[in-house]
Amino acid sequence: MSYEQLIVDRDGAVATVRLNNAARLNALSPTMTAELLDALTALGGDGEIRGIILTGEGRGFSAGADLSALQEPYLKGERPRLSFFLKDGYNKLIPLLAETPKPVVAAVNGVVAGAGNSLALACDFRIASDQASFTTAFVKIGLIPDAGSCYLLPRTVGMARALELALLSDRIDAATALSLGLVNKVVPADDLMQEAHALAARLAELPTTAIALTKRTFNEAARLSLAETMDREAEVQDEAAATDDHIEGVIAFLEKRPPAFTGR
Ligand code: LHQ
Repeated sequence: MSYEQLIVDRDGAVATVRLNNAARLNALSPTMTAELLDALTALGGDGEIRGIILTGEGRGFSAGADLSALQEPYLKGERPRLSFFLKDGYNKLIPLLAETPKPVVAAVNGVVAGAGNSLALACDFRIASDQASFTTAFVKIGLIPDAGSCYLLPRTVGMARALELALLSDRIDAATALSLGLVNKVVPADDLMQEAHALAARLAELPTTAIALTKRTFNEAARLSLAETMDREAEVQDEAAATDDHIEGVIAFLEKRPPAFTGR
């Protein structure tokens, strides 16, 4: 896969997707958004890939929407309809990332702002470098959180913290992000990619279909009652039980040996 603003590497069952516009802290341009859609669609359907890492080149993870293209029209007095831009870009990308059937680890290497937070929050795990910082940023340019942040942020840190982060938009460091539950772990910058790779490789050895079904059912449960969720669990469990990995897991347990999952 060859892209203008992304670098995609494969190492066995783990793929690393690197946002590649370091001069703008990996701000999300329409090109980068379209390339992410393409790469994640391909990796999600690639039977050889069982774990994905998302990270950024340089000192930024992602500074959110690339604002540079707005200067000229705004100075001319144009008033934008951002909904077209959102529906065509983030509104496809963020659900695709959140619901991709592979486990995704965000290796948060640096600055995160605006829709960059949404990108990180749509991943299943967030490991942050001790150099990372986070700001919601939207309010500072007179916008509401978008790219799924109104959904993802309160669900990750709770309503009170989400409102504080969204309305005040303070820039918080990695230790504060950890204390809020915004990230799972903070590691020294030099260890970030090794830690992220170890986690993705560990996930890649697990039953990949059960991971995909867990993600899907958690997402569905957010819209359902307890009783409805339990009905879905029962139905989805039939899909999980139909996998080779379910049989292998049970037999390996009973034979007192480590399981060898294949992702099938
Ligand atoms: C950037 C950006 C950027 C372009 C840094 N774009 N160049 C928005 C509008 C449209 C459609 C609907 O959706 C959205 C969703 C959103 O994501 S809204 C939020 C957009 N993001 C922001 O408002 C964040 C803007 N950036 C910042 O506040 C700061 O750059 C942060 C706090 C992220 C980092 O600050 P510093 O570490 O001090 O870095 P810096 O400001 O010096 O930035 C480095 C370079 O990156 C600089 O370029 P330069 O040529 O001067 O070196 C910035 O202009 C550029 N850059 N963010 N979003």
